[in-house]
Amino acid sequence: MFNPLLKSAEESGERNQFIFFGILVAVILIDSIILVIGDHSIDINDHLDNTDEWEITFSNMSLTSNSEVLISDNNEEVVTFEIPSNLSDDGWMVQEIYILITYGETSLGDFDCDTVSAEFDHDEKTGVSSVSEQSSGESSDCTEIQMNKAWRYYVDGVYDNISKLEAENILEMEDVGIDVYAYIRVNTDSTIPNNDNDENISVDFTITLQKVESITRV
Ligand SMILES: [Ca+2]
Ligand SMILES: [Ca+2]
Ligand SMILES: [Ca+2]
Repeated sequence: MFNPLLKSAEESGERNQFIFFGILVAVILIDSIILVIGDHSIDINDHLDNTDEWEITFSNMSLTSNSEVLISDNNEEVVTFEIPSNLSDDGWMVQEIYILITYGETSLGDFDCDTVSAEFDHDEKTGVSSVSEQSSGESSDCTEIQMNKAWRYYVDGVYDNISKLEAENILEMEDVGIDVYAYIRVNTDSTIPNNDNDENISVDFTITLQKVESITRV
């Protein structure tokens, strides 16, 4: 016998089944998408974390300054070079500090060049060891004084067995944003008594900076 209530219950059951399978398919689809995204992120991490070979290129830049200082007999002056800290935003680091000190004899008729002694130091941020250093010098015959401190110089090429993060941070040198201090002392020498009380000293700073320009997986 025909029972409308029974038919209605059957239809309702089919509809519920349809909704259930619909939700099931949607859940499976979402799971698949998550799995794909998950696999992809693992793949990206592989590139970042695993050691590999990277071709790295570098850029160089020089900062220079010249100062003329008049230093009296038995006195010392400090000449400071401030390396701007905002250069670190672009990844620049200090590869070399070079200081050239030159002078002549400004006392008229005096044939004995004064004795000039110099040394330098600088603030430290990274404290990385230098590869060469000449931190003081002296001259008593008007020859120039050269002082320097250099860290490893990086050349373009393939660097292997490093991660991408290590490639990005490969430069091991001093950070920018430090001050360099040159201490210069004068002791006058003279062929004419009481004729020479000072000397004019020229101080040239050349600061070489390096940064990572590009990193390419090879
Ligand atoms: Ca001398
Ligand atoms: Ca002199
Ligand atoms: Ca002099």
